[in-house]
Amino acid sequence: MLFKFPTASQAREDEVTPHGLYLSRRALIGGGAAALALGGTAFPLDARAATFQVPTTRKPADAALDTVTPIKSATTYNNFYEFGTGKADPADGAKALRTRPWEITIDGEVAKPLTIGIDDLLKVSMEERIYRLRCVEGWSMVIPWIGFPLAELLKRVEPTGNAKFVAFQTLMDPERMYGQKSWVLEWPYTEGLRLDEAMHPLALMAVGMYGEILPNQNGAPIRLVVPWKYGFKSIKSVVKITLTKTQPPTAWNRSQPREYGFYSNVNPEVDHPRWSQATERRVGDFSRRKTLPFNGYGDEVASLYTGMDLRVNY
Ligand SMILES: Nc1nc2c(c(=O)[nH]1)N[C@H]1C(S)=C(S)[C@@H](COP(=O)(O)O)O[C@H]1N2
Ligand SMILES: [Mo]
Repeated sequence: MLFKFPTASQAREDEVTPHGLYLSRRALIGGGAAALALGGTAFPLDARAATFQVPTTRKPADAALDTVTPIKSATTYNNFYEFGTGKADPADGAKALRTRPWEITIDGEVAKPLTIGIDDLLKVSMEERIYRLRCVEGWSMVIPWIGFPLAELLKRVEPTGNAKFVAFQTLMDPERMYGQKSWVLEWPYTEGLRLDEAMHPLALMAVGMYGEILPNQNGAPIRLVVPWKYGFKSIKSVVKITLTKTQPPTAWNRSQPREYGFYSNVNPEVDHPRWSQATERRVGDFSRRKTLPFNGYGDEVASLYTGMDLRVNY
């Protein structure tokens, strides 16, 4: 079986399986064992055939606790300040975002800098990853992303020995991204990771969700997803990735350095200066639940921070 969540007693299969994936899984099953053995398959280049055919390679962090958030919530309750600061703004405003033509440039401390069109990038093997997303504001979701490890992209450009950090940049387009005309943040939105964090197999470049092409409001055509960090690290609509010697500036850290650190690992023990981070509300739930260190991915990522004081490096 490709995946199992939540348990059969909780709901019918077609109720708990995101519909795009349900369709693609039927297609895989129809294709028999040969299709299953393929690993990832290419993204459909025709955007109208918007269903990915991928095996599920990563289950929710805890199948008993992590029911996938309804697609409706994940696509109508968003943070994407380029399209306004209200949760419902991006679903409407991001309709204006043009995702073709779209190129990503990867440069800086690399032996083979690369500029690649999104449709060529979409030919790489894709995986589905069902990840928790914990926003620094105290809410969370469980989202089935489709994408590939950021490490695959970075290996392709061959980081030099000087590369220690990775800087990311969102598209700058104030005409369509009208939020960029106001001074909420320094535009374009920027984010960064240490190189070893960026190379970690959990760090994903997502091009789809719920078995389908990424909706504009979720960061089309390609965005970063770092599940053990607060959501703002998962930068949307990326056009540039630069490997650097020194720690790059990041949009939220520039705007409120005391509130948003460079690392921003999910940490229930380090409160935001204006609220506690000990608990969170899963969107759709009534009550709050405990927030887990590293958002529940500590077994996999805690070793990246051995010897670091995570209260200082928040
Ligand atoms: N370019 C850009 N990326 C962004 C943001 C943003 O405002 N602009 N918001 C961040 C925040 S605060 C969160 S919680 C997540 C939300 O992702 P989602 O809307 O797909 O759930 O995107 C992050 N990436
Ligand atoms: Mo967030």
